[in-house]
Amino acid sequence: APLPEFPSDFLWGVSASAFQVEGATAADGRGPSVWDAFTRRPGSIKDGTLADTACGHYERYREDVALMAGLGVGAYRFSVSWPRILPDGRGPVEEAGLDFYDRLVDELCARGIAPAPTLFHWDTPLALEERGGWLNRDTAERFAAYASVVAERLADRVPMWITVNEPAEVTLLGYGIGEHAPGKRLLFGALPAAHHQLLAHGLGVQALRAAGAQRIGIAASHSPVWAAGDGEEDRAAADLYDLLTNRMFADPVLTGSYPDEALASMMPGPVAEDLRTISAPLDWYGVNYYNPVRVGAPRPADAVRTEGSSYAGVELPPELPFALEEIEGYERTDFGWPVVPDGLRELLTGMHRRYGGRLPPLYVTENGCSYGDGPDPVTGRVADARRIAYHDGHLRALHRAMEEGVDVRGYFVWSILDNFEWAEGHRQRFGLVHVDYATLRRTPKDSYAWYRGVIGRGR
Ligand code: GCO
Repeated sequence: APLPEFPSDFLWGVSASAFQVEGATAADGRGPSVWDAFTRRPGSIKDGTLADTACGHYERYREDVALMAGLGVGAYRFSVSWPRILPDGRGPVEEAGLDFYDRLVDELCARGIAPAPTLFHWDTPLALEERGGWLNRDTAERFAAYASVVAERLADRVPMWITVNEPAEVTLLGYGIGEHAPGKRLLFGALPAAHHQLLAHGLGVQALRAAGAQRIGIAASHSPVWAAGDGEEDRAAADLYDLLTNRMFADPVLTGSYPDEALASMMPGPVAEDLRTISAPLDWYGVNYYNPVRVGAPRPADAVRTEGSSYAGVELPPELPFALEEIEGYERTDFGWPVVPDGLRELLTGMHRRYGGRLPPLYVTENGCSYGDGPDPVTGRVADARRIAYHDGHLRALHRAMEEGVDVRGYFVWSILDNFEWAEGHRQRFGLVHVDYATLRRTPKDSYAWYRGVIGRGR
């Protein structure tokens, strides 16, 4: 059956982030980021690659914007690299870094594509990490100062802003279990990183509004959490996991409180006052969705553990009071993540129920899948039918959520290009466009043509 109709003003977009696509990590005065350091730690990146070149988007951005124009997307969600703008994390501003985003924004505008910048997509300036990074409250203040600088330069042409991306992953993977930069394994000692990123979001909203920025939102990862069994222990473990990955981030932003008192008491600083900053009204809220997570009580160490969580197949340390379990009965992407389109409907309707009138209009700011399909050696075609099926299924689920009353205004595919997939390196490919990392040649996949068709229907 054909896809259901979406509203004519529904925003179709694609997403990417600076560190994952730009490369040129030493160009134009850019300072090092925490990810430049982390990728150089032996064993941190599964395929051993660095992101010094990534997709070469820094030089090839015109070609990439042309690919977006060919798709017909209404918006490009990219991120601004903080260490390009503030190489040392505090002053002085690197004008050459700002100039790049100025050119990118102009190029997008010239092609009729709305620039939708994210200010923090994980590449903390290394100089700030050396002072404690997100464990240090000052990083939130530095972020606000940086947000002002960027908005003063770009707000005249940017119709849609994103403060921070997936603070849950930075907290839990970066500071909790050390699978991502900065590679700290603090377990519950990571909680201050959550609070300070939330504070950065709130202070960032203030800074953006003061600089005249319009339509400000956040991009947060959320997953439905399924209890592995009906028993009390499994349900308690699933509830805790839901608290730590979903509600700990959405509640402060949307309701002005932490979901539970014990959690609030573990956060640093004047928490009540901070929560007023964190919960400043937003114009919209962005949800990144990939798959549900199945969680149970910790099992004995020799019991079967899983891949396939929203945490990229990462095994959680046995000290944690929950364990990730396989989700059986669904297809899997090449990353091993289960393909559960209805999880998107479940998630969005669940948020609608939980937050009610406090929930601003939603955008799906990321949704996508890793499949390794490459160009056919003879025809050059990249036949990625499984990616088409993934997005088709998720768009149907999204439409059902809208029919059930959830106000969703747009959908961004992760990602326009195959790119540097964090701890996986280059071996997971999420793009609508294939990238040959030896030549940086771009080849639109079948899914690119399919998405162009989806976008074009309403016109
Ligand atoms: C994010 C995501 C992306 C990933 C994507 C696939 O932070 O928004 O982690 O950067 O590439 O989610 O894992």
